[in-house]
Amino acid sequence: MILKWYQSYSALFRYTKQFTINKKYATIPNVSKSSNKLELLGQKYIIDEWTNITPQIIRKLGCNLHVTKYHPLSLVRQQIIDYFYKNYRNRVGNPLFSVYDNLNPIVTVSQNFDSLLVPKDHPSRKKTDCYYINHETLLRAHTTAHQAELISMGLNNFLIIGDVYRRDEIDATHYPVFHQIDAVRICTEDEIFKNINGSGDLKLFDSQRVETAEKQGYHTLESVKVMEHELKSTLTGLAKAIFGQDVQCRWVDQYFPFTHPSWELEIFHENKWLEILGCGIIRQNILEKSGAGNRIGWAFGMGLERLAMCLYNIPDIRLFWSNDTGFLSQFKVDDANTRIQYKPISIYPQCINDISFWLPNGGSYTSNDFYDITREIGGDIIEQVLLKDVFVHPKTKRTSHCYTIIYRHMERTLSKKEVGEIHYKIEKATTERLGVTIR
Ligand code: FA5
Ligand code: MG
Repeated sequence: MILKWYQSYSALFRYTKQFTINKKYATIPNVSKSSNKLELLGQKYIIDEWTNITPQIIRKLGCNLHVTKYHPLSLVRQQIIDYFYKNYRNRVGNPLFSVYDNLNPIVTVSQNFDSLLVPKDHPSRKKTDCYYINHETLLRAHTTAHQAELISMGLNNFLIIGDVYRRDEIDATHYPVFHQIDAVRICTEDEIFKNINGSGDLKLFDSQRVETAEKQGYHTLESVKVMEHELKSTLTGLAKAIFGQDVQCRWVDQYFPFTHPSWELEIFHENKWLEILGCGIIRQNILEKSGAGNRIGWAFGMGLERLAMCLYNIPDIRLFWSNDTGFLSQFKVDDANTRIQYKPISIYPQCINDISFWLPNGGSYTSNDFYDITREIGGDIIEQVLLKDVFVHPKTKRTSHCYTIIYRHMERTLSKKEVGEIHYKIEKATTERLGVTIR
């Protein structure tokens, strides 16, 4: 069981197809590998024999898909935050959990491993499994890397969301960069027993100090059971909030160095059980070292891509990195809880052409007439038509429209020539039938 957390994968870099990154949102990092320094996200790092970060991975830094407006990962993030805001409120009715979604993904070995009691020889630390910048700095392999420092800052209830990096296999459900959300909740003795009648005798800590499969030596069984119940009902409640009341869930025992006991939650999706998160009761040593030794806590860590893939029926994890408007436009909703079923886009490239024209005087023109003409002439190779710009001439008061027409065939790559011919036919028909003047 122990090796299950972060198995060591040897199948590295099996890039089957390179998807373009979302350049629009990316702050391209400055890679000056001159001398022995590497500049990442505005900070210089000395490289050494541990450095194994690659240009492809460096390009993903700063993309921040999880906070990119209308991105499916951002929609999932918002739904999880909404759930926590709704279900956990403080004394005066404000959200109890604070949210950290822009912590630097470049962390120390101490943050990613030592602070979480990961043994020095644990396979998850290996160069073959992580992207190291140098022997003491790496791209975080999980958002749990920030847990201890946030507890040390005095926080008791928080969510951490961000990009994580692992040298993992590459297939439809694995990608070397993905996104996680971690949650931590730590409580005092009074807090955990306050809703239990006659709980005067219930204690948080056990003087016997015997660790069993059900609890750490520090804790009483009753305190662990209260926390376990809260953790599990919070998470099954979250699964229901996201996937609907009928979702089937099951708990599987697991091992993590930083929690005990530990579990994974699986949901039944498309005829198989899929692991969506790992969780458990935080190791008391971590709380003690972080100045919260009088509390007991639970934590979980979950992958956003897995949730989004199930929720929206997205078949391939690489699609999250696509800047294809045929993909992104399907998630353009202002309410994150909108039900969306992703419709596959063609794997063949788009061909994009603009068209601009002056509208006829008299107001007879409507965009829908134009859309009909494009559809009629272009058929199914018209993927999208977007009204890009409306301009009113300051002197003549004439109005012009500029549209972007996105062409794509579902079964083959279109040639520029054939798209050009169709585009010309659309221009001609629009002029003749709608009385517009091409600009
Ligand atoms: C962890 O990363 C632990 N830090 C989770 C945790 C936090 C446990 C706090 C206890 C307390 P794991 O490696 O299993 O565990 O990853 C957690 C989740 O991230 C998985 O359940 C899955 O949803 C997602 N995940 C893991 N690897 C990948 C990957 N290569 N691609 C996409 N999603 C992944
Ligand atoms: Mg796991």
